[in-house]
Amino acid sequence: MATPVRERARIALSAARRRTLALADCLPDAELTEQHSPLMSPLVWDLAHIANQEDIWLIRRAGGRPGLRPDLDPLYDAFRHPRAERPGLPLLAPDQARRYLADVRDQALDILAAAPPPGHGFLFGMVAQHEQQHDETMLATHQLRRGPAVLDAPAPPAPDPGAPPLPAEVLVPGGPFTMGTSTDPWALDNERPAHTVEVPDFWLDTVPVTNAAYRQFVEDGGYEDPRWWHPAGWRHRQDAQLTAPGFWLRDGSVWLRRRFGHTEPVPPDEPVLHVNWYEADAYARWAGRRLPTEAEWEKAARHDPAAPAPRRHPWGEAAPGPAHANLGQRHLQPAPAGSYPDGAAPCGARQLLGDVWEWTASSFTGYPGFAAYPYREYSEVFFGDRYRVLRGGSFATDPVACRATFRNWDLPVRRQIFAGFRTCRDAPEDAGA
Ligand code: AVJ
Ligand code: FE
Repeated sequence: MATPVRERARIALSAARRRTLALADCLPDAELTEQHSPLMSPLVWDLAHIANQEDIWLIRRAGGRPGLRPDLDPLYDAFRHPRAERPGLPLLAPDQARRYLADVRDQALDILAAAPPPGHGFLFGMVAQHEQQHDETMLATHQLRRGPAVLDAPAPPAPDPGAPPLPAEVLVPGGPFTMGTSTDPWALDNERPAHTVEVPDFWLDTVPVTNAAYRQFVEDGGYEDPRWWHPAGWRHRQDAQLTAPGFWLRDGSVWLRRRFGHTEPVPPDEPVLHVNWYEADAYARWAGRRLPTEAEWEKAARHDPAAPAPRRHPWGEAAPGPAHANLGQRHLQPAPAGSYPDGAAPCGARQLLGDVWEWTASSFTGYPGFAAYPYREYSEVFFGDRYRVLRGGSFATDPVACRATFRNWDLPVRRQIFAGFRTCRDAPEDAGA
């Protein structure tokens, strides 16, 4: 009984470590210690922070051991030092950070093999997810970095050209829905507990908003018209001089984008990427639509009218595979909109998991009955109206940190994350009668 839990944790930890090292080993030490953007840590901070969290939660908490470097806790406490200040700290050098990672991992695997789960199984899953989350952050740092490409991956497969065209939107039927989970063993505190919400009928975009559609908003003067913008968004769009999604460059009548060191034409069929919440909100208003709430998004992704309980993934309970979704940094870009028929939700929406994180209309708050676990700083300190929720994961998100209940959050001005969106509208009141 306990063996599969242990084995699953061991596999997840090893997969995370392979990715962490791949993201670091492709750069010379000087590029690990330099700061590529004030929004991000030097990559060497992420390395030692990953090790330090594992030291805290697996060696000390789960293992009951003294820990390898408790003296480093303050240096790698994300709350003590904002990202912009991290390059000035006396950080471990790259070889020391790699050593710390390896030494902590040796002890963590001993502890895992010797005793901990079931009771501490969650902590091992949490630490594997934590490392994968930082791997996504490290990939965002790679995207901000200047210089020749050091990462490469095959493009996602093109959708079947013979497939019938998809409807622009799908109806999500109204009625009660069970949001969140009380039983998923790897769910983080903010996904808990399960609770019932009433979600009326609404129409949701079948696929995320594409570059081609977003370009129409840009070329229609969307960035010059305050009518479409939230007042704070309009101020930010002026202060930051936003005119198009992040990493887009106009070359005459052609739009190019920078992507991991390559400059290439913006692919019209891909979901738009690197837009902030204000841009997503403005586009939706321009289109006569709105962003879905978090409850609407989750219902579209999990609700099966034919089943008593919601699904873990849009396609069902099966673990995410390459036919379901573009996850796990297999590809370093979103797949064209309309890909992954095998990953469709019961309502018919596609690509809810993977490709791009999707901004929702909702602020990040605790569900009724929320209890912080294992520490308040994972989620609770972010609750309130400052952060907006993103759902679904991106091409950069590992399957271990992606399920239909998973909640991500960021400030509405941020666009270095791998975020896009889809829109929706209320169903007219007489619809479906
Ligand atoms: C859930 C992605 C918002 O990166 O701030 C990493 C994840 N928490 N270390 C973040 C996280 C602690 C978190 N996000
Ligand atoms: Fe962290």
